[in-house]
Amino acid sequence: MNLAIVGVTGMVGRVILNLLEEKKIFLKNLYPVASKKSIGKKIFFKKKKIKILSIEETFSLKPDVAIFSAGAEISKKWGMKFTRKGTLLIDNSSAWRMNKSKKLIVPEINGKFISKRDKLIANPNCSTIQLVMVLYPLHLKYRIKNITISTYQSVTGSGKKGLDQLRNEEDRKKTKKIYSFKIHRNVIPHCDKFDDYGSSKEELKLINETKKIFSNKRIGITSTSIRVPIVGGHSESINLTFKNDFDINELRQILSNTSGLILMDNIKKNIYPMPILCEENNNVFVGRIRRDFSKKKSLNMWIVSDNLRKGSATNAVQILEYLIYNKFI
Ligand code: 11C
Repeated sequence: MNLAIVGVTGMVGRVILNLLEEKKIFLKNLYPVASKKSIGKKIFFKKKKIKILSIEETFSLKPDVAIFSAGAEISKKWGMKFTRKGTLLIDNSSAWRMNKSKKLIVPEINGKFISKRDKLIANPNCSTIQLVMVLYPLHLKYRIKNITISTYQSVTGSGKKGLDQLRNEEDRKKTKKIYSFKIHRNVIPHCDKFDDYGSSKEELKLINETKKIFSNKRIGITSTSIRVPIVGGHSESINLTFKNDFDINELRQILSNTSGLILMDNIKKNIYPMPILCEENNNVFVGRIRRDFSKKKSLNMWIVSDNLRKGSATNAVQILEYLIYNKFI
């Protein structure tokens, strides 16, 4: 298989390279693609140096598969051109996620719906992936009626520019500002652009993408997305109301039996997920699970995952593995 990675020098692109090595995925050729300023430079992959290509050159090489991780504009401009030439595309951007003809895939949940006819598979937003990984097995058992989400999102969600702003501010250096305010020693209730009704795009992604992945438009979902001066993962405080009542021990058992989830929940020993514990791990971590006595059939929980791993690169590479395993490529 010839594989192109578009956006290879970005934070997610680099993790994709690491994962391809870690998982020993066999490639005939790797085409690393980045923006103009990186063309001709080299990346290290499997102890070899490989030259970075332009997207135009890569297009003419007709890769079998491409993972796009260079933002929605690039995906909109180039995605269909690649698929029309026969490249199977895994797209990490928001460009096609809500398009009715495109599947939005978290392999553990709806990978089975991928078919040979799919030419472009959308990878959900990072905060959505870690949410649905925990909620879906509970939804199957108890049927979710309402979800209230508050996120605490790592600066790495804004890519290297977000990380640079935080690091420069920590070191009291001059910095380019990607956020409207200082992020060091601050908490900013603003992730991505606001719409006319006051919600941010990030908040709407959590709502709309979750409904699409669950194939259920009736679940009531509300969300608030917050940027915090943290590296290593996104955290989410969740309140859930189910249609059916639950036994809290059985619910914990369901989560601990679900592949890709780690139950980290023992308050007596101060065991609960935190970004410093979850960084560079491919799993989603859940803890602080307790009944919400203010409402019937409700509970609270806390979810953390490395947004660069399961939130983006890991999920994309799992889609690739699924395609390989099913001989779709
Ligand atoms: C953030 N979740 O933390 C965003 C980053 O739609 O793929 C990923 C944006 C996306 O800011």
